[in-house]
Amino acid sequence: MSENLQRREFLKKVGKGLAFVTLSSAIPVSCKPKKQPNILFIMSDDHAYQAISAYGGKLNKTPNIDRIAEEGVRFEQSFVTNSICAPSRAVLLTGKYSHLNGVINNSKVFDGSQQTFPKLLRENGYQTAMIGKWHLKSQPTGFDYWNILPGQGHYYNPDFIEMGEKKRLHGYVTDLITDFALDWLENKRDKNKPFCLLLHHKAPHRNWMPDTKYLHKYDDVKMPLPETFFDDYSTRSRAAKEQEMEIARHLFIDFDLKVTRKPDEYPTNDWEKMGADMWKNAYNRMTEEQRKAWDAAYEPKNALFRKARLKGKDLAVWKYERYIKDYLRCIDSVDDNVGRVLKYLDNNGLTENTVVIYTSDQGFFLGEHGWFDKRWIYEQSLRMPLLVRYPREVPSGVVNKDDMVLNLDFAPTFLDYANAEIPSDMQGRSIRDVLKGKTPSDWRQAVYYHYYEYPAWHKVKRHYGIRTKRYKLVHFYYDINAWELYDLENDPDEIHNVYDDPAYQAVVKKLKSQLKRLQEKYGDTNFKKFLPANQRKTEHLGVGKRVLLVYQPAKRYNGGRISALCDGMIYPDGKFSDINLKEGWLGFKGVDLIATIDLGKVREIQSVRAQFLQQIESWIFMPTQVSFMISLDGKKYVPVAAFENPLSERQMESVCKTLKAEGIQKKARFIKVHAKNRGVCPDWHPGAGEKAWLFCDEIVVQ
Ligand code: SGN
Ligand code: CA
Repeated sequence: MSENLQRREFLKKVGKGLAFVTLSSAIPVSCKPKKQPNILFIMSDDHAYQAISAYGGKLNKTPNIDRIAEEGVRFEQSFVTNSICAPSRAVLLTGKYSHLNGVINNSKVFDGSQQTFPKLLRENGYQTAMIGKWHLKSQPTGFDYWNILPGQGHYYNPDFIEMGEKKRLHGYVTDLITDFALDWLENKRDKNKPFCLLLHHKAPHRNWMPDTKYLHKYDDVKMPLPETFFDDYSTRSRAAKEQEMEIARHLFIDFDLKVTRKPDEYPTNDWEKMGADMWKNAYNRMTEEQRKAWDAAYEPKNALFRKARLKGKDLAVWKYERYIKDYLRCIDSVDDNVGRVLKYLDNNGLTENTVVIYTSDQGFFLGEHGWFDKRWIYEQSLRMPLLVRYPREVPSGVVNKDDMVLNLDFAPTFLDYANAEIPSDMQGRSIRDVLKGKTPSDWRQAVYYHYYEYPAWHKVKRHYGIRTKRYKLVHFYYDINAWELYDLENDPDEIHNVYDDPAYQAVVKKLKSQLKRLQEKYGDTNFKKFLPANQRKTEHLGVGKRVLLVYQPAKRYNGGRISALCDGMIYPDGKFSDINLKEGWLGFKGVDLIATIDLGKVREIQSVRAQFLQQIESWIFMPTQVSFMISLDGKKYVPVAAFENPLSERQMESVCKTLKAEGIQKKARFIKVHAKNRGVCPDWHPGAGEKAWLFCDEIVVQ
């Protein structure tokens, strides 16, 4: 930092001196205040470096994106500090880690009143604009102009919110975002000021819907399968085995893979129903003409697929091919549109004096370890593509293989280019000198990472870790306590977790203390603060024990695992986010809950209690009757308590009700809970006659 400070001090002095000199030609050229460059920051969503030809990827060609690399610097060691969308964007704006900017996961709302680099650039004479995917929930602040997609946005005929006003547009999202950007550059900005434009593409985010013109691209190409596609996670912790982001198992057949169903094939299972509804929604946004082109491309391919009746590995490979081709087709549009913007700069004499950045909000798995999505500290997710061109100052055609740079560095870098002061509470560091090829000798040698979004979609457990040039040490926590270590030199694919290998114990020790120092340096030491507030942890005999169910819970609310019934997590108040509902409760649609917990051996039992939810507007009713039974051998059961529904029929309140059998004082190995579902919604209810839901979370045995 010292070098930057010196330079800023110097510039300040030069600036002051200028006030007294009227004839600028009197100043020696080298002392002239540097012109503030324009900044064009292009960030796509989920664009993996593996799918950029400048990165040596064999999958596709991205000539326009590659041009930035040819005329500038390409980083091989650029990383994200929390590999998920909204958190990455908040880090970009603030130059601070998630625990300080507040956006630890995708469900948080960005506090737009805090310090951000666009605000500071404006104070320093810039015109600023934000166009495209925003995803931070609150309204953008610090921009002269903004035009954003609500939420994730849509590929076809998307809505945009332009300075607070929502409109539906006709066209393809990647083209439209670029149209708005070019329109702002040409017609809307104040051309007397330097500009900073954040151009954020939605593509190639899930569900990967290509533009009609690319629907046939790659049709005859066989895509190379990543070597680790069939990773069995055998050396890893439980975290890798419990995720839900496998191409083979977790993609929706329709929404993601575009295999449509006949109307009479509408799925019966709730999870698949969700996919089908999402697909219907996306498909219905298309115009008649767009749909025609779409169907003409997919239907013949889908017919072949149906006929082939693939199974097992063949089916997994087919899914990979469908996934990767759609993903790459979306990137073709991104690349074309990057070309349009670069051409605009060329045609308007802006190329020399504009810093152009191409990056993605994080990395992405393209089948490595069998996965799609991101989130993990593993390489394909952690590494983001980063290309920077600035002809005035940055050499061309450089590959920076060594310097570890972070998305945390963007804010200070842009302020540095603007000759503005870099606030001391920003945690990144300007990469301006790194780009010049003059990396400061005290540049970082290790990167700190922290991911929080769990329990949630895709089920990647909370973890933090350190990546040095050679090693990666990770700690998974919350409902797991596991460490992993990878030696990237010997194992670049991260297949062999060597945390327990005696040969690596000295490395582990060193990395742990290095990791602790980084956490202290960045002030990330109080993790408890970010654990879900409305979950209490209970110690009881059933934690981690086997649960047997007579009826399986409905897929939509099964928390992914029956063990949610005795994982020690209690959801006590009436306020549930969707995530908690999915994770903490088991939902039974129209059927009873009959659960047996096997304690493994005979124990002394004092009490058994079970918790049920009532949320009538969501068709969730208390059980009409609950009984508790215990058994020594799992054959002969003795009743210990029974309850009738403790709430009046029309009590509309949302409650969590605990029913408890106390003072048992008996020995038992098996505990059985039978909660009767009322079957169908009552007459007075809007869902009269339809299946009613029964929700249960923890069955506590003490
Ligand atoms: C959606 C996607 C997920 C993805 C998240 C976060 N599912 O929920 O696959 O991980 O966004 O992505 S989808 O079926 O709705 O497409 S992020 O880029 O916003 O972080
Ligand atoms: Ca993303």
